Amino acid sequence: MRSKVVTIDRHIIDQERNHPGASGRFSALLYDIALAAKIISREVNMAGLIDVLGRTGERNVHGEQVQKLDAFAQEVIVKAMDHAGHLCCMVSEECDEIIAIPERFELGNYVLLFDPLDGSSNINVNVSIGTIFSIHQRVTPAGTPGTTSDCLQPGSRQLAAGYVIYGSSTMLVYTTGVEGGVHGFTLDPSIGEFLLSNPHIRIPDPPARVYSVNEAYYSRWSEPQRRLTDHFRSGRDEGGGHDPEGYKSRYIGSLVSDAHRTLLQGGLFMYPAETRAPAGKLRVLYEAAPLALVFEAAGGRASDGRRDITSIVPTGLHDRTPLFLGSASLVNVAESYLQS
Ligand code: P6P
Repeated sequence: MRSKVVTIDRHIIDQERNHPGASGRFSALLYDIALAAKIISREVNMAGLIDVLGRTGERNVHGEQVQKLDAFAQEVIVKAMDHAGHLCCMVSEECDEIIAIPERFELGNYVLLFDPLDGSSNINVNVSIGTIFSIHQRVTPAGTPGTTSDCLQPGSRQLAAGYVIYGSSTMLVYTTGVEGGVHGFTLDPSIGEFLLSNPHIRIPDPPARVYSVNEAYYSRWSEPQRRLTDHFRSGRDEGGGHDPEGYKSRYIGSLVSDAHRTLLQGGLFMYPAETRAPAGKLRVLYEAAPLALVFEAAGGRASDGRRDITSIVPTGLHDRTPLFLGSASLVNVAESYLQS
């Protein structure tokens, strides 16, 4: 038995004590995200039992077929977050435009940006999937509906970010930035509580020697990207050196799963640009930037191959970016090849 049992609610209150300026609203926002995660977890874990598998037939803004659980997760998060008076608007992968707060509810000072259920194409084969979230302070006057300018902010200005992974267990990992550290909570479904299971997560460096990329796209990558991957495949570097230990390859194809493994073990996750996705596939606001805040707070790095992900100021709600995420030493190696 752990020396003490800390729920996510207790942890958030304790964290708030460390930041006297933090208003209770911000903590309440995190409680509500944890509530939404519990509800989604219940449905995801029952997916094989009731008819929520398969496709609704609709397509989201990116032309991808929407799985029923996608739609459910989207609905749960919006309904859990829209009425408590914390938010001035929301952004979701599933919605082309910003999600306004209904007029009957009080407007708040925060913006929630989220991918309700990333990796949903893996639902039917029971591969872990996840929710990714990002919280910003609004930049437009209080009391008015949020606008895109409240949303199009660099990741460095996030107040908090994190993800929920629905796997063999449901875990919520969040950070309020480098000072606050990164903390993981595991859901105990028997009591419906997220319990602190991974306090102060730090990404291992030296890292596990693992690189993670979909090598099927090798022929569609830039020459530097191919040379970088060849380096990991062979253990040879361009100075003629040879690392006999070499690397292992691990690729799940579910961003939250690949990111979570990389955070806990170290290594390098890559989703590079390729000819069919010249700006990369993953989105800045609700995938790359929140994960970047988590990894930076855990001592890792996140880059688009040239600059920190958290320095990118997006011009559109659904802007995409290449993503190199992991142990700082390996992200640095990636940048050295890609800038050559
Ligand atoms: P690919 C899942 O569809 C997703 O958006 C991420 O979760 C994942 O990292 C990526 O796409 C996988 O893409 O092209 O390797 O199938």
